Amino acid sequence: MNIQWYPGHMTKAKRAMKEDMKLIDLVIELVDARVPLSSRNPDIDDLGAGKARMVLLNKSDLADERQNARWAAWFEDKGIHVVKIDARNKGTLKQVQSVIREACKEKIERDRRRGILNRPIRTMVVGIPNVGKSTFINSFAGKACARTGNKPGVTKGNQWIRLNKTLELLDTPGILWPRFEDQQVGLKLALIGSINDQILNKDELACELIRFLKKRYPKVLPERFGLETEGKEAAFILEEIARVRACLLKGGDLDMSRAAALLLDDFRAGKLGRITLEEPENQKDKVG
Ligand SMILES: Nc1nc2c(ncn2[C@@H]2O[C@H](COP(=O)(O)OP(=O)(O)OP(=O)(O)O)[C@@H](O)[C@H]2O)c(=O)[nH]1
Ligand SMILES: [Mg+2]
Repeated sequence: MNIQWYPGHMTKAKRAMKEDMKLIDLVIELVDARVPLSSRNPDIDDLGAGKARMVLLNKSDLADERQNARWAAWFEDKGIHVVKIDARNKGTLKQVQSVIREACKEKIERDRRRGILNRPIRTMVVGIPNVGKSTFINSFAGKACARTGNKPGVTKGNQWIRLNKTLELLDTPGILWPRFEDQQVGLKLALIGSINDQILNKDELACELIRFLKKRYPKVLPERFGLETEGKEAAFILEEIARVRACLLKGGDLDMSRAAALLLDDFRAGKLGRITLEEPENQKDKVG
């Protein structure tokens, strides 16, 4: 399966972000805790060159808690400010404010030396599609200012949200990059829902997920669907899921596409449990 998704609106979005970057003190990059490396857009290094940076390990509620801790340590080791969050849950954002100030220490000090008082910190919230940027901004601001949705490509243009006198946040559309050199990256981003589902072969994607789960989380499918997976091919297991969940076509044949969609939805919603698709020491972990 060859996955590429780089629609025109992303080129446009990137241009607008480049323009607005001139106003920015700090780049807040959201990554998905289930794929903390594959969900980093390499273009953000260029876009944010010379700016203070920090990473939010979002959707940490959906990822393996042990791996979350290891990934947070991995970013810290690289000298990157990082906070593990669930953007829907304000309680997990407590630390963010202090880390923002820590990441902007130099700017705050520079302003102070120049006698500039109370100039707000301007941040740009960036990341791949559907990673939770707008949700984070709403929770952080304590009001629904930005539109959110459970599919990639909800935010269409840059939007400033003034949090208070000291902090302003710019919401941006999720952006990808023109080509995934490593197809594993495309596959992982498809699994977490950052690629437009309409261009994906869901049956194949579901089989890749089944292969990964069998290898790394062997109890998950037996527990969720009450079926034995040992020694069985992924396509056969998907058929079993269709049977167990009564995914049937009109004539009574199995509806494999419905079973695939159901399994992917379960994974994305965390119904299969907390699952991380890549680990720090095996950065090129294969799914499937
Ligand atoms: N479980 C969980 N769901 C989250 C979290 N953050 C966001 N979501 C959900 O993820 C979906 C996408 O959230 P958005 O905030 O619209 O994502 P975005 O990054 O702004 O997406 P685009 O604007 O399309 O680039 C929504 O259904 C959110 O409810 C989180 O930390 N945990
Ligand atoms: Mg958005």
